[in-house]
Amino acid sequence: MATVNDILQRESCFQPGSTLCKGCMEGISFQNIGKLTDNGKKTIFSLGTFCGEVSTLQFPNPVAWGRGENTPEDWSKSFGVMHHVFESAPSVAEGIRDTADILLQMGALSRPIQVVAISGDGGALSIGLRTLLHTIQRRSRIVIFVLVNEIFANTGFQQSPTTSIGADTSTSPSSEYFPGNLVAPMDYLSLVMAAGAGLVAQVSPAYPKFFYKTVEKALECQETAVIFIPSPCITGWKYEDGETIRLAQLACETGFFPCYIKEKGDNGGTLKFVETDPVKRPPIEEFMGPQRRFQHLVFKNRETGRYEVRPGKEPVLEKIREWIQNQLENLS
Ligand SMILES: Cc1ncc(C[n+]2csc(CCOP(=O)(O)OP(=O)(O)O)c2C)c(N)n1
Ligand code: SF4
Repeated sequence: MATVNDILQRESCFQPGSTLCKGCMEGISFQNIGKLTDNGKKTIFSLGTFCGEVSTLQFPNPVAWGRGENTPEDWSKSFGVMHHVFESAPSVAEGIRDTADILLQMGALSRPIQVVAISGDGGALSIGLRTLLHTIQRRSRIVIFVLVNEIFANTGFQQSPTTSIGADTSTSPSSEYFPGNLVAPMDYLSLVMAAGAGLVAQVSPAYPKFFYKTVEKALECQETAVIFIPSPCITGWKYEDGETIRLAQLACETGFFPCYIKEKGDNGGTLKFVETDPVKRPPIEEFMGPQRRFQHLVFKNRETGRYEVRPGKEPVLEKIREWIQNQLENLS
């Protein structure tokens, strides 16, 4: 395996030139994924429709997937990007995998290629859940990334199957009369494990070493590897500029989105950078407070400078704490 320093030195196939919001975690993730796939093999990316696609492939405007003006020194080590319908990134990737394997057997391809599917949580876990689970069940040798920003961002910040309890979205509004999202998020890590994934992980660029090691393992996996990347969304979560990485760390440390890995055959998964003892974790208010999607639940006390629960909203926070504790105990 390459060292972190080696990986950092690599050029990424994702370059400046996108129209993603400043500080978007989807862009930060692509930069890092692009360095990891730049490992001497050709990569084909299968992108569904989501912010990470519509804001990076806007031909004839600048297209962020590429290496500037330079033509690759060796086309067989280069990469291709295929965009198609919203929900089908895994099944299109599966088709590419099978075609490439046949071409390799026939001698029409000189080297094996790696195939990577990327979609948002709406694309993968809502409308595309069927293609996700069936591609895993067929053990297709691809890596699937799901960028989890808890909403359908590209179409107006609607609630998705991963939206946190209490969050304000355009379809689960909060006001005097509406409580925000009432539904607990889908347990997607257990779901893809049950479907038969060879490797399941949740990683974040906020913890680069774990991110790099896990993605390298996934690229070597002989079955479907599924990697979730919690993706703070500055516009949908409504937080201040420059907070993306800190919020990604708090998302993990408070237990909303724990870093995690489980490979097939492991006796239970491994949680990373989060304590299972609730007393040792930062209060959930620290993660929720800086985001205006939770402002009906948590506020900043100007005297103490700390985030506190709004009077009468303690039951909602208790429900969130209970959900987090159950999630961590189930995963460990
Ligand atoms: C069949 C179909 N339904 C709806 C759409 C419209 N659409 C495009 S992107 C998108 C939302 C994507 O949400 P998500 O996958 O969570 O990614 P994000 O934009 O949050 O990154 C929707 C609903 C579509 N393109 N195709
Ligand atoms: S709306 Fe959110 S996910 Fe979309 S580009 Fe902006 S920050 Fe990224």
